[in-house]
Amino acid sequence: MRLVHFSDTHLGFFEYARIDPETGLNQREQDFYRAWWKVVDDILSDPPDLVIHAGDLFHTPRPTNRAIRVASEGLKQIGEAGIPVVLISGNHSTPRIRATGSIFETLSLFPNVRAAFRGVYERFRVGNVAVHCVPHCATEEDMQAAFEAIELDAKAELNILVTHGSWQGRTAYSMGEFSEQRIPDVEALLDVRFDYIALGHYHRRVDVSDHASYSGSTERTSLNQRDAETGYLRVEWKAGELRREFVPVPSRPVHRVELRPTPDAGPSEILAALEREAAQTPEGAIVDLALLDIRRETYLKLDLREVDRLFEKALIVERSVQLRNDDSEERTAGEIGSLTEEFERFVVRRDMLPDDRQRLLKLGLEFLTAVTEEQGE
Ligand SMILES: [Mn+2]
Repeated sequence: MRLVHFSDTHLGFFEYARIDPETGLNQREQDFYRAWWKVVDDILSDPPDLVIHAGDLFHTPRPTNRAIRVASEGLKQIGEAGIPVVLISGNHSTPRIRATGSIFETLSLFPNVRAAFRGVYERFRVGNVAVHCVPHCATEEDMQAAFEAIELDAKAELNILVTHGSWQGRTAYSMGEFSEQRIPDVEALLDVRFDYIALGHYHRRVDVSDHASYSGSTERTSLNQRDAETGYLRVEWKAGELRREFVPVPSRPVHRVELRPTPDAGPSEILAALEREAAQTPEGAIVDLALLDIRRETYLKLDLREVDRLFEKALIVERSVQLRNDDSEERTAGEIGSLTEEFERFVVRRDMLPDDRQRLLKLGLEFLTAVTEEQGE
């Protein structure tokens, strides 16, 4: 018995205004489709006995026609190849209002495709395998009820649980999302033992026990996952023994650059250091640039368009800034990335007398603060 366990494909995810010149699609949206097709192609070229998707097939509960099309085409091909597929819905793909219906209802029309998405326990028998599904549920109580409803199939060769959430509520397997569910210690709760537990939700491949695993996601939805490998699991039983093999799926590289300039370094020194970093950046990478301990004055003088130009091989530069807190210079109001920052940046780079600059800054920031507060009311 061989199975492919994958999860968190987040079809329809997109970010950044970057278009693939060939397809005209958002580049990141395309990345997620490419990862999906890699798994589908692998499944077709080395067919397992069963495919399990443990949730977050789509990024949103109301996916676009394009995302639906990509998912349908892949599932159709797998199903038509005679490979059974079991899907569950995760927190990203479950509509909050049941009346809107679910795309999973449509997907389960394909031959060999079964889906659990109704927020209750469902069991599917696939050959000799009983697949117990607890998808994302509307409430904590519904979820508890779903787990309590599980009944192992004594006649099945294998009993497999598929569910989506943070394993035993541990923060280590949390995605920090408001809607996430905490999976109870279901084996203790029911006094049973599954042959395998296929988990979805956490975007890193982790074996949480000798027979329970997160497969991880196939692409990264956040910079926090920059060091996470993307891929899926091939699980098989050989002479009754469970074996798990992680198969990597290529994803867009995330390149972390941390720069901590010395207190007397000016904008030109910082740009020179960034130029050296830019030379090491992989083509098409998302650059996760952290400017640490930088003086506010220096940061405001830094030409950000020049920074982007240095990293022109990258897809995008995502900046985060941590200002020095022992700064003796007079601090001005305003947050990095805000309108006030834009204003300060403008004034600091103008050629004018220091006294005039201070007066202009003070007045301008007072006005901006007043206007922003008014809008907030
Ligand atoms: Mn997810």
